Amino acid sequence: MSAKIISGTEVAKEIREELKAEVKELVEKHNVQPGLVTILVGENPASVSYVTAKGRTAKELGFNSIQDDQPGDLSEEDLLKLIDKYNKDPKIHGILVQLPLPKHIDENKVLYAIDPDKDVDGFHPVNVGRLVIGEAKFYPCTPYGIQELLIRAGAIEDGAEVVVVGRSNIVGKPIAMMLVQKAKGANATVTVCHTRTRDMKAHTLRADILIVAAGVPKAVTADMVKEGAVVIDVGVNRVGKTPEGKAILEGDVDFEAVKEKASAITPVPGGVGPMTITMLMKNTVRAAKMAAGLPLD
Ligand code: L34
Repeated sequence: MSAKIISGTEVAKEIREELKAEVKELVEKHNVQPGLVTILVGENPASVSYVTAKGRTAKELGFNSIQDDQPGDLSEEDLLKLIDKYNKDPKIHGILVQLPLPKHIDENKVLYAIDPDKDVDGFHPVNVGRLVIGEAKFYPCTPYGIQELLIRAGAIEDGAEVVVVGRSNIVGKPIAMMLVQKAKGANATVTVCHTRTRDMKAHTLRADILIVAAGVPKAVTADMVKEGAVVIDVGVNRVGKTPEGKAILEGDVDFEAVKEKASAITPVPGGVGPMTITMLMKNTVRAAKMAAGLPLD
């Protein structure tokens, strides 16, 4: 039997509708317009495409949306100054510095500079620490999107065996920390696999929910997946170009083969990617409400 396809595009659309209504109410009742600035340094084509989509979505939802594009040779000092400017700007509630940054800039130094209350990516150590102890203000957007997909698909129950492939700071580690929490939509038993894992397949075959963020096309093949598992593919690999010059995208999972074994699976494109962008919007609305002292849900 072929797996149910979990459409991130559709779930993201639903959430954006909810957010649009919420923004309208914030503006009309409280005179609060969520403000988001995205900072892009350089012209990495994938980053340009993601940041453009973020800016467009923010506008669609009625945000004050600023896309601050900077040249690839911007100094670390100037980037820190820019962040400081937005930290002090009361119209800006969320600051996002798109990663990766050029090599001459210390990524951690930059993430430390963002006001934790405006850190809608959830990457500042204060927010990472809060997440670990179950007191998160902002969940990192990709893990947040993954959890939301699992909840809305009815795919996660207490005690689920979750296996995460990948240990990055932006996906693997935070999703593991979120799903292990004593909380609704979590309470999982989580295993994190990585490049030094001895017997990857022994782990992945036990997964009720398999989350793959390896950054390697087809890293997970059908023989590694348990019959009936839910498979979340976080990879967005640019594997080539169409004759018209459009990027050809492929996930980290061998989709065609794995969908015959899984009970549900996310596609690439149209899976986790659109959710990442939408959860950024949700975090920005939250940041705006926090700044205005409004109650949070
Ligand atoms: N600071 N840097 C910061 N925050 C983030 O949350 C990100 N990330 C990752 C890279 N750097 C970041 C993103 O925004 C990855 N990422 C991201 C966002 C959106 C999409 C993919 C990755 C996405 O929309 N993917 C579409 C395809 C878009 C295309 O044509 O390239 C999809 O359907 O998967």
